Amino acid sequence: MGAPLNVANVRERLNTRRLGAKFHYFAELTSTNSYARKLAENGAEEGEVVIAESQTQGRGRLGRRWESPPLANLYFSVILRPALAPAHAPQITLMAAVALAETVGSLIAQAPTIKWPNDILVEGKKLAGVLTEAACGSERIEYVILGIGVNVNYRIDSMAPEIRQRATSIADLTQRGVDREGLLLRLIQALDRCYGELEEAGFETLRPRWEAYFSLRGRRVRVELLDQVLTGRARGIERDGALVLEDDHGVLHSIYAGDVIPLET
Ligand code: BT5
Repeated sequence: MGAPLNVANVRERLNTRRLGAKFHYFAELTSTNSYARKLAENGAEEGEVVIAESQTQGRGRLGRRWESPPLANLYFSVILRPALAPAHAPQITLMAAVALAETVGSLIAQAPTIKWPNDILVEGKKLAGVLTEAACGSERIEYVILGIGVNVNYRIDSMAPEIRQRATSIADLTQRGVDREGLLLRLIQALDRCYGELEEAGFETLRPRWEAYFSLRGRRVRVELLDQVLTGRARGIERDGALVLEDDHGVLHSIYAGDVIPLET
């Protein structure tokens, strides 16, 4: 187990336009996303960050759990109030995946990949995940909670058995302990930069970078939706961030939420 984060140190070194003006730091929370949502409901400003050393009910998508042991990794949520139409909310997840992949990619020898929509994988194992939760009015997004979990100094032998075969961490990949404060600083700066690009220029400038990390293009996949399962080939993403799937009958589908399972290598 490492030392606690000194977020004041991180704050001082930050050079950002929108993110990180205020940090809410906790030794333990149920979920940083849940706490950030309460803050956002009570008028918190864009860019406020909620960070915890551990989470007792860290959340993935669709009610899944995010393993969040103390002092080893990063678990944080950023409150965003983007000037985007609700239909564009999924772009926040894609933007965050680019920021994560670029930051992590600069620290490890291996190339990270993005598994649509929210997984950062290295050598096929999950290194980080993104959970975005948006509250939308009819015409605009009220706020987005951008939640990020990154496995930093999480050693394979201390991982929960359910994820051990499928997860990795930066320390596991580099065989070295990683400075979590330095990583947090770089991640928030990268998110600030990519979020700025999204707000100013739309997703088009980020899209080629996202696509360069996209590992499933042309591959056969099964897509599990809430009420349906489709199989076919992943063709790419649309302007709004939807995954394009060409099913086995040649019909194109735009997928906004679901799980993608690769069927062959
Ligand atoms: C995600 O969900 O990948 C989103 C994870 C977001 C976590 C952050 S931490 C800060 C913020 N506050 C929260 O409460 N959440 C966010 P999903 O695609 O549904 O993946 C969940 C699945 O990943 C689980 O069912 C496990 O199989 C696996 N998993 C759980 N914990 C993991 C970990 N630490 N590392 C790698 N894989 C994990």
